[in-house]
Amino acid sequence: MTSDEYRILRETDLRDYLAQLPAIACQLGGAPASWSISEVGDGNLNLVFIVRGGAGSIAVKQALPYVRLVGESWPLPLSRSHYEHLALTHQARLAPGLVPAVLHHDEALALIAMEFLEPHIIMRKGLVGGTTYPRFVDDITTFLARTLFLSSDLAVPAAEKKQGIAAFAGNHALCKITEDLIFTDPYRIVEQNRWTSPWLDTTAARFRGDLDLHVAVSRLKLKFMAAPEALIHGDLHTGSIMVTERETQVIDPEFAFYGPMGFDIGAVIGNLLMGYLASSGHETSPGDRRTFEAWLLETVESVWTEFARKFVELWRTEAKGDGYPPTLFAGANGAARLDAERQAYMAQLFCDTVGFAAAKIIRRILGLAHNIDFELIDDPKRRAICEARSLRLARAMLVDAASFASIGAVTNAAREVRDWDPDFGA
Ligand code: SR1
Ligand code: MG
Repeated sequence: MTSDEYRILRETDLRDYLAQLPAIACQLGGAPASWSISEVGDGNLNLVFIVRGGAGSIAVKQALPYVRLVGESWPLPLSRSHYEHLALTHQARLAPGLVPAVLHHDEALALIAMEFLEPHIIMRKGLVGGTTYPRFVDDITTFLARTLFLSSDLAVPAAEKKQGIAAFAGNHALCKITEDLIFTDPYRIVEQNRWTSPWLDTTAARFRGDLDLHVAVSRLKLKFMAAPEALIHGDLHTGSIMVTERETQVIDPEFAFYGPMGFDIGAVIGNLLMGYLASSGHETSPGDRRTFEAWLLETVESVWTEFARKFVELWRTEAKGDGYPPTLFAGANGAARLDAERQAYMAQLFCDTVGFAAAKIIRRILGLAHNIDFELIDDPKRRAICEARSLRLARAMLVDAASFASIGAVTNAAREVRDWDPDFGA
């Protein structure tokens, strides 16, 4: 349902709109007629404008009443902009400095004006180019540990936590996209699915008939739907992260809701693994990206180990929620039992993370929305080889998540599959 005031903004409308906002006009500087405005959105859902003035620049995001990738035939509520704004302001409190500052929000126009991040680039683009990011591990693990722990029942009193769940419960249309596109559609015949044909035809068909896979992905789907553990970003792939050598910023939390923590951590790890397994497809000479690939696997390992370290540390120092009441662990051996319990909790979270990472990989290869890690490999057979390796790894991670005892086991499996020959012939 669109409000009466909503209209899709073109560049000229946006100029007039911003000109009547004194703080924004001042930040941009100069006469509105001199501002350069261009629509640069290349995501699946929204319009994104860059507005440059004499004194500064801003980014403006406007939700469309439909899925941009598909068109008007697939309506989508504008309310996602409300939830994105809510999530951005919440994340800014929980993980200061790691999300862009909101400058203005217009609920009726489903519009958010934000700090323009420059010279940041979308991390996925940097990874396709073979660039490493030294700050990434520390920043993303701080973001994950703080946003997840500090919105969970370990940190927040029960009533407040339930208010949080209620505040995001209306974002169900965005959840439904995930429920369908990630946990269901890649495993059944759906017109909008696509894959690199003909090389992946057999694998796609096998995945559609693989009951072990269907059980594993359905368990994860149920967890996604029925485990409001924390306020999750909900779409934390490498296209939702902007980076420089010195900074990391997490953007685009329009899929935010209270869900399972492993979904966010798995999104980061799954997308890094795709970056790794796509990398050979971007070689200009054999092996010329090996150093970059080694960095990616180290990064996968550190994302989990640093996240886990920071999360447990927060649990030791910031446990103000109603889960695990301190009085129950005050007696003899209480501290040791609680510590063992923390380890058990992290083991379960790791298992969830492995499964969610795998589901994120499979949807990008057999579902509707693909990513440039693979799509920019021009030669389709070469692309299919990288994708087939990724599917092989992801299937093992999804069906047998519990057999991956550590993050090292995941990176070892990725390393093994990196040179696996799917035998597509000459
Ligand atoms: C139809 S929307 C497809 C995908 O784009 C977003 O970035 C989410 O990942 C969603 O699943
Ligand atoms: Mg997005």
